[in-house]
Amino acid sequence: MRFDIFCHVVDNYGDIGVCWRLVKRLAQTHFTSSDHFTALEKDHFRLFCDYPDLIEKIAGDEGLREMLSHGVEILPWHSTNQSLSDEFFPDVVIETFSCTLPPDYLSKVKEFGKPLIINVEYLSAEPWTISAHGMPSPPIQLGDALRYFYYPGFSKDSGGLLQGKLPSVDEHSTYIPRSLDQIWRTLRPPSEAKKVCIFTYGAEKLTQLLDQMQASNLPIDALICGENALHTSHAWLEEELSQPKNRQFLRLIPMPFIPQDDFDWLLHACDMNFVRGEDSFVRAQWAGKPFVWDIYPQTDGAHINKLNAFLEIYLKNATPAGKNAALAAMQWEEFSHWWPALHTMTQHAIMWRQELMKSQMNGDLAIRLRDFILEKLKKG
Ligand code: TRH
Repeated sequence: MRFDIFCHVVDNYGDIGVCWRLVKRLAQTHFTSSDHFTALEKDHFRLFCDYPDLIEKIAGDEGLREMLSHGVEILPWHSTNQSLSDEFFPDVVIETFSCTLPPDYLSKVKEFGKPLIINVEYLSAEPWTISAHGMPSPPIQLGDALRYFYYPGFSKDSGGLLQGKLPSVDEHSTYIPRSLDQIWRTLRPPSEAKKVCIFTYGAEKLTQLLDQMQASNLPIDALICGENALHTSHAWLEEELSQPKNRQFLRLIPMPFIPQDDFDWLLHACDMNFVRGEDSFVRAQWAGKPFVWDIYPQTDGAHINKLNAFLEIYLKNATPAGKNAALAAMQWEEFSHWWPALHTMTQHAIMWRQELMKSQMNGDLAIRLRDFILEKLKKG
């Protein structure tokens, strides 16, 4: 089966992060073994992106090589108009985050048939996404292909979450990703300090958190990820260095940008994670560790509803102690108010991961998307 997948980078890494993970999972999810297509045909995925170099950054050399061997091809966005021919036109076109497909591509693709067009939207726990999931949007012109809205989600009747093989990290594991090998050896052992990954949008919330962590005099190795958080923590350190204090407790470790699979491992290896956007937010949940979601701020305040809708399902079955601590952390309250309940928060995070595993029993997003596609293509 042939797929054209479109990724437009709005800002940050999430658009590409989600798209790359989606392509990886689809490439691992066999389509042509179904009776609908000749078993000899190999699946082929063309990922069109306006910043293809970002894919190499996210994928890493190994990740890229592996995917290219799975029939994945990465193409610059502007190459779409010469990408269609009798030899290659797509059975399925996947638009991500309503990125709007190139008009000349859309008009040309009609010459070769009527591909199934699916718009994979942003993840949300808001109830309205369930009723919108899987619905077609009316064709703009007569003869246009139908375009379906596909909503990722947390429940069985949603589009699901991207899962795939999860890193296994515990006190007996010896594996450390190559990109982290050097840094990991400089960190204090688990018996001496907690490890906290901080991948947030930085600014005042992060400055305050670092002040509070420092004031707690607790031994924490804070791994600072992403330009925003690095910028804020550099400024914070400048301030700190101007007031010589005993800094043996809180250590800030600036992190390089590492391949996505290694970043997944990092979230599993830390005791707590501050994450953001969409993809790292989901991976922190699969890691089964306490986390704070620095949700992507939207000017119309829509992110508040999105956050509250998630907290509603995340804390539904929490113990009162777990709920209080997790809520205090998620609302960036005083660090010393909730950090002492880290163990309780960890128990809740493990329980939540089990609930997620159960809700994804009928397949993760890639499996559900495959079934959705095969069902729509069968109907013709
Ligand atoms: O980078 P983000 O803030 O992206 C956001 C979200 O996608 C949001 O939905 C969107 O509206 C906005 O961009 C425009 O956060 P996110 O979603 O966690 O994506 C980060 C990706 O980068 C994720 O796949 C993890 C990956 N990553 C690495 O691979 N290596 C790294 O070193 C780091 C720090 C991140």
